[in-house]
Amino acid sequence: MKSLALILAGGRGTRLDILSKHRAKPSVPFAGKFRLIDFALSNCVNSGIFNVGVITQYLPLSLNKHIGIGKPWDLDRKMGGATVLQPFTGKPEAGGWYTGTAHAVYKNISYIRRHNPDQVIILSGDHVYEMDYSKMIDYHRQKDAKLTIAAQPVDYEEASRFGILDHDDNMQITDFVEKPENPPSNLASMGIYVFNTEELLEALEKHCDEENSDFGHHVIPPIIDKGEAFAYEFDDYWKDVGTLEAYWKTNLELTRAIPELNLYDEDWKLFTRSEEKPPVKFGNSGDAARSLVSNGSIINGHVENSVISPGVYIEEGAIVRDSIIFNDTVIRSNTIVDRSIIDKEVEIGHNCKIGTGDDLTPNQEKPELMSNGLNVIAKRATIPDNTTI
Ligand code: ADQ
Ligand code: ADP
Repeated sequence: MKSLALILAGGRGTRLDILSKHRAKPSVPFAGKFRLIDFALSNCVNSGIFNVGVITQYLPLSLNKHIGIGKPWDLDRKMGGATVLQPFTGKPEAGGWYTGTAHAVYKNISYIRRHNPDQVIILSGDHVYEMDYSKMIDYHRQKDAKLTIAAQPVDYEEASRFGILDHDDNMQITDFVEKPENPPSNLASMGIYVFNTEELLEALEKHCDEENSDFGHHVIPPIIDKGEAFAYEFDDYWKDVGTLEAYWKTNLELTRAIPELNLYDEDWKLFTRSEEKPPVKFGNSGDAARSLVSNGSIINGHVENSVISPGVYIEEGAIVRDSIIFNDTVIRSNTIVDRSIIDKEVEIGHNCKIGTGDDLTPNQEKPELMSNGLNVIAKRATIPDNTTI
């Protein structure tokens, strides 16, 4: 049985603000040395799926560079492997762009046909989770389904940003509504679909065009109405880090003694492309507690409850707390960075206060209080000495 994975990696991810201003959301760094798309790519190879198409559109440059020919994931193969499907080059107003998730797949039908798989698994490039897709595909076949949708309960307050579904005792989906204002339940579609290829192609031909372009709104409901779709409940860790707060929290949770997501699992490795960098170096007065610190960093200040990406330089007397610092950022002496996300190659001068300033009380117990307290600094910004933000 042959499976083809398609990773949707073209959306804008506007709620991640300036982190996704110059890169597609799946390309946003995560946990220091990874990018979000590493989860979907690694899940594919760990599940034995070696035919993977990555559908790009919005700002694909860093994604292209990251994936390359797929070597870090063992996807650089003569037959199959990873293919970054390039977006249409036309301008949006010229109608050349994908207008939605289903339209993006529709426009790549010839790629699907060329592979001639038995089933196609459609994934998002921006979810944080470890999942064995082969189990879901086995389930799909056992159920003799045309479409299987992975599902998981979410918090009620969040339910309206997901597709919400209901099923009968046999797990056949009886109701589905995309992003309802008043969610009837909290069982959410994870946006992970296994389709029989024939059914997918037929549904796209029938129900998808430039206006009707979305899986959740246009393509999935008619299949559910025919009684051919099943739900696959997945009860392990899964996060759609759609907002800055969710992104910040999901990263910092990894600093716990035993986080829910285990990046150290030898049986389910998370692969990435990374540069060769020297080991982390701590100076005389440098230390880090409850933190992830990546290669090539030099820490001469104090780091606490933070995620530090490769090549970060923190000078003496600086304090970094409850923060995520991206690659090659420099934090000069006696500067305090608190509850912040600092993008790549930022230079923060001496004696600055970024974040809550003098109030250094850790706020882990009440994360809801930080909704206005998170600072984000854009890539390559320079913050002059003595700045308070
Ligand atoms: P959303 O995640 O809100 O909901 P959407 O924004 O359409 O759906 O994006 C899904 C994936 O497709 C993302 O990875 C995005 O980057 C990508 N994408 C979006 N537009 C694209 C385009 N034009 N070209 C290429 N890629 C594109 C979906 C489902 C919900 C479900 C949630 C779960 O619609 O039903 O509950 O996922 O997170
Ligand atoms: P990211 O910040 O997502 O890690 P990369 O460093 O991977 O981005 O850069 C992606 C590509 O875009 C690279 O080829 C890089 O040279 C190019 N690039 C990034 N920023 C700029 C810029 N400001 N001007 C020109 N090219 C850039």
